[in-house]
Amino acid sequence: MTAVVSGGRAEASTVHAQAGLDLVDAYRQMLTIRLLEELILDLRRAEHMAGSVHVSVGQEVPPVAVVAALDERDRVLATYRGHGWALACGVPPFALLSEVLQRATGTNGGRGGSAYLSAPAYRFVGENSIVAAGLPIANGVAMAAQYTESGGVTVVSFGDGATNQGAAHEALVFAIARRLPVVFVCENNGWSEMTPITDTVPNASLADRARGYGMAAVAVDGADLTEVARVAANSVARARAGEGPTFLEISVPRLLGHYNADVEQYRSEEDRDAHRGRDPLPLVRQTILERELADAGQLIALEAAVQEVVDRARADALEAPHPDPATAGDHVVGTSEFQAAGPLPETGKSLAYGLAANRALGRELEERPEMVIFGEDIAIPGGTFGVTRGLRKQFGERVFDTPISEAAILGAAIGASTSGLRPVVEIMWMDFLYVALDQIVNQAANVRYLSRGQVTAPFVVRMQQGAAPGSCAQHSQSLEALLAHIPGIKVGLPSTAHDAYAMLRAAIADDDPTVIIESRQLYQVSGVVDLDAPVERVGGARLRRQGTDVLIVSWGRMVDDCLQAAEALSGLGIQASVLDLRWLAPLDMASIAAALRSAGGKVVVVHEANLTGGFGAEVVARLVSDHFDELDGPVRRLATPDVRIPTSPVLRDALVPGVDQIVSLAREAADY
Ligand SMILES: Cc1ncc(C[n+]2csc(CCOP(=O)(O)OP(=O)(O)O)c2C)c(N)n1
Repeated sequence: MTAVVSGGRAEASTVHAQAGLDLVDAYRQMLTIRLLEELILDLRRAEHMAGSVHVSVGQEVPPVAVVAALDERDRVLATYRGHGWALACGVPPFALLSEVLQRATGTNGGRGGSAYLSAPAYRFVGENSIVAAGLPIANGVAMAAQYTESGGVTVVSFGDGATNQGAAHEALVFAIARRLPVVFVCENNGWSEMTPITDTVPNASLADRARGYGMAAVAVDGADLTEVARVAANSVARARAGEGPTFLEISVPRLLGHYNADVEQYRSEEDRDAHRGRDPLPLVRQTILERELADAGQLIALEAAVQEVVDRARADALEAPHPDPATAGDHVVGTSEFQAAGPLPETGKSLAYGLAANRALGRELEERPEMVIFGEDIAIPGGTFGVTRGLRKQFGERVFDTPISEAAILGAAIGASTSGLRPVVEIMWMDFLYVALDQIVNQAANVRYLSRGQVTAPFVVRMQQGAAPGSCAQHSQSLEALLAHIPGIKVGLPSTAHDAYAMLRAAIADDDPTVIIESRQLYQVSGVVDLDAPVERVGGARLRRQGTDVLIVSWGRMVDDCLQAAEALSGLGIQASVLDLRWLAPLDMASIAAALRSAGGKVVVVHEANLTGGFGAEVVARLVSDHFDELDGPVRRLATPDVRIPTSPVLRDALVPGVDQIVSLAREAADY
């Protein structure tokens, strides 16, 4: 029984596709998935690989029936339980199995394993081991298809439990707002790991719930191959015709535990029996015989042929080599090659920092047709701080407003960037990144590494941070160290108007996910900007002042305070160097070391972020471990103490370091 519903009322789509499913071939595919999954469990039991495996035994219908509706323009994302989807997309059993066995010949050379494998050459964008994280990314893949008018449709599969995730909610909201060509396939096996879905969703109709978002939604029995194929074909056709996303709730039996070692002590025998009775394989076999699409002899021959394919994959995968340990560090980022920055330009245009960033965005939009900009209030309103003002007018729909959905914004940026676009997105306040950190840390940072450089995510996230008078503790933090800690992403903090322009252009040109952390306090501060400066590479510090007595290292907003402190120190007879790191990842250690030497080995590191675990700790650790002999005295750190940021300007000023503290610490260092 199928119900198509949209916007709360039952409604047939204007588009109907022919479901041309070949039942015999579908049975062959389902059997291949089943036998491979059973083999994977056997191999895990025999300890041929490490870690957990999540198999899809009983859930073979959705991948086979849905992928049958797709063509070469389309893309598929799945979860850790995604082997069936990969196989249905055409990934060869050997490539899949040797990845599950973590071998060099696997789809990801052993970097992804059972739960996180991908095969873009087969349209399989990949699995995801973070529940629901694939949904926002699928939106981005679909956004690229929509932007290029390729007609491509993106399918993302996930479990019933995933519908309780914030990322899933945001993704549905975002997909509807943008009318994206996505088919959301919820494989409802009744269990969210070890908890029945009815415990958390009392009405248990996930299609119903999706309908509440204004989404076209269909509930269908996953044991009914023909019916699933029919509704899938309709959903894909709707998406292709520009009618927007559909949510398919496909009820499937869960014939085994959540993962290989799950003995299901929490599950009743009645529930298991009920699920066993819905095993789709004998049902499809029976249908084929009843409809005389093949006779028993032909099916026995087909089954033997599938067994042979699986046996061959087993033998080959067990013989396959392990990855070369020497390659473990490859493909974290595209390149970390850079040069130290020269002096700031003396001629150019005088622009405020915020306007300089605006100019960079406008210039890049002009030069890169694949670039899009999106975020909260950034298009028609021009951004909370006016940085994107005027761009919507000039570039139309390439600059658009989104729902207040940070995870959906970042996920869309990832999916779109891996599919040929070059998005620049804005997170209004860096403090808000916390609600969507998964998309940066677990998703974006892994794209290149996992695919061994075959897929990259060239997008930029702009945000601003810092303690400004009157802002509360949730709008005042300096969190750069959090991101600089993550391999696979690049992080820069412009301290001048010229760098607000030049570093943003460098970030947009870079092929890795790059975060530009602007300073709210600098937006109105003007400086000379060379609008025609050649586009730099990401990375490279800038020596802002040369002295011989002490080196002050800083970045972002504090650089100005350090320069003022150096001026004051000069009046005291102490000549200080000031080095603006600009980029924390990649870190220009060579410039730090060179500046240290010319300042006689005395150094102070200054930042606005809290002391403990601040990036200053990293700079100090590297100086001590790699340049100990060049140091003259202890390395000193000046930072905001480990306190929350209060709103009162009086209290805030008692915590955030300023010029006077820099002067006194630099004096202490110089006099050592
Ligand atoms: C964000 C996140 N939270 C929790 C987990 C641990 N976890 C892995 S699978 C899973 C159950 C998900 O259930 P469901 O979405 O129904 O999919 P199924 O496993 O049944 O296919 C959980 C809680 C995770 N991987 N990611």
